[in-house]
Amino acid sequence: MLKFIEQDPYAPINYSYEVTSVLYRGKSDFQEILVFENPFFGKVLALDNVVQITERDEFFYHEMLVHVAMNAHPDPRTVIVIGGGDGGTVREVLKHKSVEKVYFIEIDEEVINVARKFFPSVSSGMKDKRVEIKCMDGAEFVKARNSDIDVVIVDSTDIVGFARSLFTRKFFKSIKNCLTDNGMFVTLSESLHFHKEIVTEVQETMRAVFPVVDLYTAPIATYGGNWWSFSVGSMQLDPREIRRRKKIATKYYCEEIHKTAFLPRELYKKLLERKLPW
Ligand code: AG3
Repeated sequence: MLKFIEQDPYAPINYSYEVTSVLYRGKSDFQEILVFENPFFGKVLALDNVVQITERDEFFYHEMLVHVAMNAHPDPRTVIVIGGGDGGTVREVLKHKSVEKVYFIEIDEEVINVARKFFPSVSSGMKDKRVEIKCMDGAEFVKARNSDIDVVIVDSTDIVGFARSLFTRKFFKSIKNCLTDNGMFVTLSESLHFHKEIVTEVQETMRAVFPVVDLYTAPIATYGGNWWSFSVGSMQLDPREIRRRKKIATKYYCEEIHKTAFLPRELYKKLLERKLPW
């Protein structure tokens, strides 16, 4: 039986997946791209041997990355998605009817092509006319914009290699500069089980830039550590509050999850003080 053994850059364990067939293997200018079929998860996309999405569970991550900030914002019209070349994040953003424009900034065009071909249910939103795709560095794109964006969402690979530039204070500052007064920013920040130092670092860097910063989590079966965290920065509004109650079709995210996903304040304080007891 053919196996794919994931090379997670930070986790102390490695997942191994049964491979029924390899559908695509290639190398872009930025990374190795692999698509294979697994009997339980369906099609799986791995970049540099790290699993990014599986057909079976991608919605947990995409819904949680997108809907918390989108629903905490009173009226999100203009959104930037950086990364997320498979299109799952863009698909979720488009579920919000208030959205008029999505700038979809992905550095690696090959990931977009592979997603279009092998993951039609994930990449479906890419052809929506509200979406403008630009294959370029997200940091360059945000640098050139000024105070006209409602929500910025970063859906990157793990915080290694070229993705590191999306977690610097400099980058966060450019994001802040392109947000409106009610603006929200959200990014992944790894797992609270395995990478709590990274979570704390991302939080600290964000807290040096954004007036309001918070942290919420979601259970992701296929990312090492599973108890996955998302860091949200806001210009003034509390992201824990839901400001729009328009029903959108989701499988996991709902109002109650929005409220309970945030880290209890006691644990959050310990995280920042680097005193979490695990
Ligand atoms: N972006 C986050 C992937 C993190 C994977 N990490 C891991 N398996 N250790 C996913 C892109 C989905 N649009």
